[in-house]
Amino acid sequence: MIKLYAYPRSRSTRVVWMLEEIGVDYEFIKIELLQGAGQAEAYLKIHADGKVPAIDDDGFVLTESAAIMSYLGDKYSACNLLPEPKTQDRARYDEWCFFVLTELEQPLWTVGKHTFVLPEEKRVPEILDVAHWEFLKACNVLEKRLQGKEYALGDSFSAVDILVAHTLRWAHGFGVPSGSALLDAYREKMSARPAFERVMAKESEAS
Ligand SMILES: N[C@@H](CCC(=O)N[C@@H](CS)C(=O)NCC(=O)O)C(=O)O
Repeated sequence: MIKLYAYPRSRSTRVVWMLEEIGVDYEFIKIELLQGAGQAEAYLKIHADGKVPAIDDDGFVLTESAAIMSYLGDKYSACNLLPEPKTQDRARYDEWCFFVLTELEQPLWTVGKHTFVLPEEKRVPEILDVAHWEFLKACNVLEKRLQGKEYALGDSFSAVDILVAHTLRWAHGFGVPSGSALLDAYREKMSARPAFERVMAKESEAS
């Protein structure tokens, strides 16, 4: 059974969502990040930086949320959450993933880090204005990319929707506005999926 090293309402939520959409059995192993469990010697052998998520699939250990999602999507390809490798559709999927991770998530994470994640003495409040501005700029691009579409890749739900919707949910949770009614409606629509209700239940159980 796949072991997932996770912490509720973190980037591991993306992987929980992916696993719930796929419908495969997995073991949710909570790493008590706030108690320093990420830095325990045993866990550092799984994730060299002591972060979540990580998976162990029968001895194959993988980190990085988006890489894990791609791995699972390819492994359970019958679920159609990822386009076939070596196709233009797959290149489009990659384009979306890189956009989310480098353009959308990055300024949002800067807000998170300099508001509540970093130790207080490392926070630079002056960076918040520009980070909010960069996030809104990325949301503006995202809005254009989603315009007239039901899902990111077109007609059917995919792993990209998990990545985008999770990032927008994070922003909402951080109190960072998207500035877009379309994005807010998309986030709520994705969050209404039955698999996401199971994600919430799984994480509440682990909290
Ligand atoms: N790029 C990584 C980031 C992983 C990451 O930063 N995880 C956070 C939780 S969202 C974490 O484990 N932080 C604990 C720490 O920094 O010690 C991914 O997407 O998996």
